[in-house]
Amino acid sequence: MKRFLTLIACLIVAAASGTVSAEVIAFDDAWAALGQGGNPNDFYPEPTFTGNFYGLCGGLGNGDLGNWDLEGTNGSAFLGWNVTVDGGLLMPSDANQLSFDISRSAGSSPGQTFTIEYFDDGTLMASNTVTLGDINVWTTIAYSGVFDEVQWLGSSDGFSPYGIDNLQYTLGGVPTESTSWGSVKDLFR
Ligand SMILES: [Ca+2]
Ligand SMILES: [Ca+2]
Repeated sequence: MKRFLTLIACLIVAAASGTVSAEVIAFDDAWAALGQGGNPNDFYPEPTFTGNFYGLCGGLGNGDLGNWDLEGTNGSAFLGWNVTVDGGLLMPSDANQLSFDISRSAGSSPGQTFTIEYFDDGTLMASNTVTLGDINVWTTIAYSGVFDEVQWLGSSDGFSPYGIDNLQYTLGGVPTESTSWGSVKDLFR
C-alpha cells in the first residue's frame, strides 16, 4: 500500500511539474494551403488572430511575394501586418505560456516599437514594449503567466509593417507548488 501511495504521489508531482508540450504555429502549412494573403483563422482552429492583418506571406524562401524582405524563423512563411498594425490573439481557454518571433519588414523605419499586453478575464496582467531590430532581424517575445487574450500595438511612428512567426503557446492554468503538495499530503492523511 505504501508503495502504491508513493507511486501516486510521484505521478502527481510529475503532472504538476508541467509535462504539457506547447502548441506551435509556423504559418508554412497554412500558407501552403491558402496561399499569399490567406487568413490564418481559416486554417488554425485556435487561437483567433484579431485585428486587420494582411495575411499569410511566403517569405524570402518562397520568392518573397509582396516584397516583405522577411524570412520566417520556423520555415519561411509568416503572418504579415501592414494594413493596420494593432492586433492580438483570443485564446480558446486560459493559457500559461506564449512566445513568438517578430521582425519589422520592408517599408518600416529603424527604432520602431512593438507593445504587447496580456489579459485574463479582461484584467491587464502584464505588458511589454520592445524596440525592433533591423529588417529581417527577429526579436523573440515571451511570456509566462495566465492569460486568455493578447492585444498588441505596432509603432505609431509612421508606416510600421512587420511579420510574426513561430508562435508557441500552452493552454491550462499554472500549477502552484502549494496546490501540488497539498494534493500529495491529502493522500497520506
Ligand atoms: Ca514560418
Ligand atoms: Ca481567464
